[in-house]
Amino acid sequence: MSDRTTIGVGMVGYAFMGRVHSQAWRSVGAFFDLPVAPRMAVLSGRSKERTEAAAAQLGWADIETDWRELVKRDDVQIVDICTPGDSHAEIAIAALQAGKHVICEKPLANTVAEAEAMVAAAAAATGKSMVAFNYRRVPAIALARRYVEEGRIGEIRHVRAQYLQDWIVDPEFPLVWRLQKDKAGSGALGDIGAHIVDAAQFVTGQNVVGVSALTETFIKERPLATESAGLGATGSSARGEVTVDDAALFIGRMSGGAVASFEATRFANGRKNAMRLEINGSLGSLAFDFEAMNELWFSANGGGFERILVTEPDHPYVGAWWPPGHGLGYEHTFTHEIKDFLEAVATGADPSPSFADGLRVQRVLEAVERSAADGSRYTNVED
Ligand code: SOE
Repeated sequence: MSDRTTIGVGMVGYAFMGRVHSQAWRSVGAFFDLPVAPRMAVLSGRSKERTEAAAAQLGWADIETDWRELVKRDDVQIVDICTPGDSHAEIAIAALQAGKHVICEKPLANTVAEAEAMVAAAAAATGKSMVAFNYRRVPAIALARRYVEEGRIGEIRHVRAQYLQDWIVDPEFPLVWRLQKDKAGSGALGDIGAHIVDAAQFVTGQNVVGVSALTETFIKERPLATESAGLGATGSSARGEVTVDDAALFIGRMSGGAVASFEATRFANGRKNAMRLEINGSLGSLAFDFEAMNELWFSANGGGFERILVTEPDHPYVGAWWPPGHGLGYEHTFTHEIKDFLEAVATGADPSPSFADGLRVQRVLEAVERSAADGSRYTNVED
């Protein structure tokens, strides 16, 4: 820490995730009473011109064109990794070895081996580390976990998790990095399936211990991407091979005895960001859909579902924001994770989800791929 009240942040990458993380760094101190104030010190990207423009727009004081320079800087104590998965391990390990705290976008890495190396680096480091599964910080999802912990739905029997999007349903949508195995590790599986695995484990307190899976790639070739921004892109006339899954479906067993089904696809026409969770217990059920993210549905004692509007001041994170009923959005989930991360860094607590939690999700993804390659055979998640 440069002094008692400020902590310097360096962020690598400025595309969709970089923009939403920047928004979180900018706003967190205005809404939460924090033990430290983040200073948006440096943004790193490969193109000088583009990185300068992004830094000016997003509020970063300085730039680097090589992340290796960023992790060496004395005015950086936290490194925020918002790049595609193929660089997570190298950047995170270098930053931890340089004594920095690290927050890294999900999935933690592209392979189990990379994730294991990151966990080892985190264990040897003085800095704190966290993987950015932001949906844990949706107030309704945090409230669902609270209900489970309070025993309000009893013993958990079923977990039903879906993440449905449709942004690549057009066969002419270009071959962006999220559709390339060497950059993204996997397709819908790692990009959005990882979120529902983490959310299901977080809410239930149970791990996925085995899976039976199938994956599919519907569109095998796409136009090469010329430009991309957010989830939009333009393509050229040349085409390239899609090397990841378009959809991943799996059933699984959870460590506490529940059975679970997971569905991750970017081909669900009409579903924009339908990250859904339904949990059925012996006493009641909980249901959530991100497309109505301020609502949690609760059924108790054999009754039908009732809507809880998760906008009350005593609901997780909500008290810092607006009066009841005014609601929060996607970006707030990132502000909440940055708030929790800063508090952990300032107090010396271990942030959650840790790199070890990220590795655990990575092992589930790997088991899904093994099962799918082996004709959906039931496959244990390795420890
Ligand atoms: C694209 O599918 C994407 O941007 C994911 O990469 C994010 O993790 C998710 O929050 C929204 O969708």
